[in-house]
Amino acid sequence: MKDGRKEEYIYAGIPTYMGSEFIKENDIEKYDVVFLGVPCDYGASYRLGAKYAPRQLREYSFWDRVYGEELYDLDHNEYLKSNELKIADLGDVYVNPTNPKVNQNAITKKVYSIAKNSFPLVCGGDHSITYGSFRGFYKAMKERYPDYEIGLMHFDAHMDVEDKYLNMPDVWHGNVFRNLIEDGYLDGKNMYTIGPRGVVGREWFDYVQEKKINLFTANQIKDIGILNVINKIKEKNKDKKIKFYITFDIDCLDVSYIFGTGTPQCNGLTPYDCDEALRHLHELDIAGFDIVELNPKLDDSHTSFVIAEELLYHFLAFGLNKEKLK
Ligand SMILES: [Mn+2]
Repeated sequence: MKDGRKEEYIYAGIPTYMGSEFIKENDIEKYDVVFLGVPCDYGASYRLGAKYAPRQLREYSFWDRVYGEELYDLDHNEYLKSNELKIADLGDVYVNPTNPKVNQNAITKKVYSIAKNSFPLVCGGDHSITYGSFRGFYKAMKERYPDYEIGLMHFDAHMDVEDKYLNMPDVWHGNVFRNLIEDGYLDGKNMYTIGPRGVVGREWFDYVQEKKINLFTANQIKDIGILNVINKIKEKNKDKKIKFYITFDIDCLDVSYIFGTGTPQCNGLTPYDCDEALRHLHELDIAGFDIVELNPKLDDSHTSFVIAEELLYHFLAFGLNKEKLK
């Protein structure tokens, strides 16, 4: 590699996200994309460990750079050039593990400060962090683009619209989107949930219907193909002014690919499905992204992170439309 990559081996050096600069909030505006870790897992109802994900993802991102390099794509038989992005790493939210409300506010504040001037790339944490993150994104977008709607593309094995559960925090990883809808940050009609499967409580399905959330189940994706799903979303939004946030729950992938997640499910998406989806978003205005539910404690090989990072790299390098970042 002649540019972009510092003279360091993949396994050496201080692993900021993609080897980028570690910055403070004052410098956000100088960068196209700013990475933020949210190391918490108190919102997970089952197998804990997602709080270790941001550091692990940084380590496996270290070989990737997005600086406009000339490449050849063996998957699509074509020459291509990657985006040229200035990326920075803002570090992690200072998590308060015993006070979820304080924590959600801290997440909102950080993501707001990124989204005001740049593109937030957030790594959880369990899926509860998307409440604070999306709220910060929403606030920043409403200030920057008052006449735009705010949409959500949600990749997940689950619909995450349940209600309160036992003694879990008010916002836990099973009810994030119900909370965002009920609190007025999200309109179900602008939400696209991709990948759910299995048998669920009928009231959760009824809620999705009632709020008109656009649901594409894993079996539908197998039937019609992921690109047809993405095209349907593009078609529906082609005349709209709408800024999208992507929330990517790694458990949308089939458990046979991803061991490193707390609530896995079989019959899921393939890495190819996800890769194709994330690389074909150019017509959509994607302005923020989070990846959640990675858990290094459940995958000693860490291949879950290698796959996750490959997807993120392909999204940043080829899927993100840089022209729409302004
Ligand atoms: Mn989820």
